[in-house]
Amino acid sequence: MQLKNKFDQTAFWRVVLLLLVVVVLVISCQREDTPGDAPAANAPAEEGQAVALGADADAIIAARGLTPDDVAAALKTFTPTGKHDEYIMFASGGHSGQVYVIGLPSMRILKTIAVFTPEPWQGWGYGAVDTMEVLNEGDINGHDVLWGDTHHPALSETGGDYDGQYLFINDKANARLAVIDLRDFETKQIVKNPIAISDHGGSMVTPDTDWIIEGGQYAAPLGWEYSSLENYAEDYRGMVTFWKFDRENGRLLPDQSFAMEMPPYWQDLCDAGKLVSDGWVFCNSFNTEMATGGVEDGNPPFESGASQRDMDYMHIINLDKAAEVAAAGNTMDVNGFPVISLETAVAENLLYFAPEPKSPHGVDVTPGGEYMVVSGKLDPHVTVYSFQKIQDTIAAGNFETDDYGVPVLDFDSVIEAQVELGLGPLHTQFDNKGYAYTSLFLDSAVARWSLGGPYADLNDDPDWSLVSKTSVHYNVGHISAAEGDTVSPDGNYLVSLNKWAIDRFANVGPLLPQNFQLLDIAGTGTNMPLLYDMPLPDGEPHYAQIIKADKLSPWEVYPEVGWNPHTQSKDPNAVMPGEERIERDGNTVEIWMTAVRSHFTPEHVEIKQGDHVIWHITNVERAYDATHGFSIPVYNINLSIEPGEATTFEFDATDDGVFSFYCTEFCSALHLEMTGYMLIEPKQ
Ligand code: RUQ
Ligand code: CUA
Repeated sequence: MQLKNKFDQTAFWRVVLLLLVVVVLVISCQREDTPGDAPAANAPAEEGQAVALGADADAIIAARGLTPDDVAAALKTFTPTGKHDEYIMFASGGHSGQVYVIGLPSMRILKTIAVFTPEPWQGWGYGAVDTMEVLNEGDINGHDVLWGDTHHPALSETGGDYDGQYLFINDKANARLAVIDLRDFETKQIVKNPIAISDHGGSMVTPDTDWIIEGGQYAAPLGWEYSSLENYAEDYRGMVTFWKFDRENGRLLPDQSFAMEMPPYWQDLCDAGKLVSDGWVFCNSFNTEMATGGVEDGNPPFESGASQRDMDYMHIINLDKAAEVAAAGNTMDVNGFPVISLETAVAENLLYFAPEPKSPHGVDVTPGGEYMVVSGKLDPHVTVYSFQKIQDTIAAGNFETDDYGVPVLDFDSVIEAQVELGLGPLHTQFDNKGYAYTSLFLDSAVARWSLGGPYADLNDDPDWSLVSKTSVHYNVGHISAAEGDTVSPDGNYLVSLNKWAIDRFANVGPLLPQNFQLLDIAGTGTNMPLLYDMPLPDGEPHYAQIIKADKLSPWEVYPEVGWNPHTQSKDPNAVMPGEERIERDGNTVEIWMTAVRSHFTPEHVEIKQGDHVIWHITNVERAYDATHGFSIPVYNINLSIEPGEATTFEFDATDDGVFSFYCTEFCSALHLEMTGYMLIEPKQ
């Protein structure tokens, strides 16, 4: 009896507890929509708990004329002081030649990474030998080329997922590629493509970052040769280059890289296959018309000449097999670089074409690698190709050939779907709910559409169909969703990289800022609100990739005092406290200096006009953020020396006089005293 009673009691309390939980859950769910009691001031809201805005907030909302959507957007993006962003976006800086690092959802700019263009804050290209060496790697035929048109940043991947180790970016104007090490967010290498003057379809990585893809664009004779435009079809060529990457040393390996010769169609953008399509590469193209322009001679302008045909060709490349052919030496030599000829590519079954409508742009592979999505700039659809159907069509020999002998697969045999989205579709990204997102340039909108196949059950919307559109402002080019081109996209956020800003910001004259707009894509169906406008005072950012912030683990200070960021090892000229000295050897003066809050040692440097000066400085600090600058007037010297960093610069003391050098970073209360005199005695 007693026992039974106890059992009853336990059961009773269990039921009560369960009911309580249900009641609390119901209330907390309701409270998301209906403001309840205000929590105590400064107490953070718990998850699922609604916060009453209170009279003060209501007054602000009324005074600023905010709508409920505005308030929701503000709450989703506001990041309180000291709180960090959930995602980090790496955006190309366009013709600034740099990369921008931006936090999401706050859209705060965290950093500029100097790449192709000198940048004074980071001391990039203002004397420090290692930075000059990297910039000089980008010299072309002896010309200093000190800018770039950065287009497509690509984060390194492991197994098709961002790994947070490296970032690659191309320079469209000069066909160059750069490697940025994400341990210190510094550019480590620039390579110039030996066969192409300009490029476009770079940089994209293969799923394990074995290869960095650089596709061409405006066809030209390979190896920067001359040939008249009259010989376009015979002498001009397109190309795709595959750069081998050495992850261990963080360098591209030109001597293990190769290119493939392509017909003089304008290869546009590429994407690597992944999972089921791993080992293959897909590039769209336009101008299969082989228009050569010349309006002044009565020819159709490029814009119409290159848009005559209904179909151009998606290039389908068997990269694994091409790498074998290149490794076997079955290549021709162009400017010292191995190139697989078109003839070999066809003979070895390395290259196929699939027709793509109309003025195609972009090609994006779905997360599982099953489908390739191509937009037609002049076609309201995206066309979805099936990798399996491509393979079946190749196996069945269901193709014709183009003028260069390349097999052109039967269009109807390789497509999976065509989805009508709107005007001017360009680029596509993916989320974790079976949706694809495509930018619509002419509609100024981002379209959400539902994938089919293995993605069909991830949302309730009908497969291969447009779900909704969100207007953006204005004329969107690329879009970037969180990890939206990997094997496991996150969803959550999407950034629209708009080409025009028009009325979004205060008038700052005829040259306007760019407009990055943040969209909330965490919902489903038509729920895809715009959250934030972010002006970027530089042009023209092109593409961006967004990585979960916790995948990055950069150093806070360099691993040890005397670190050379270029070699990522201890520098032989590192200077420890007590080792500072000045030595003369004939006309060469060599200085070993330390920097620490708030002095340089030595503080006096006396040299003679005509001397050659080699100057080493080590920042011996171990404190986070204790960066010192170093500048010398007239000689164009400006360095940034981060904690632990050792750096070297050299110059010829051509001008005599008294030069005060000083630290350019406000590093301490006595920062103004962090200075010294360089006295250059005139030649008698
Ligand atoms: S391509 S706006 Cu230069 Cu990236 Cu499409
Ligand atoms: Cu060091 Cu200011």
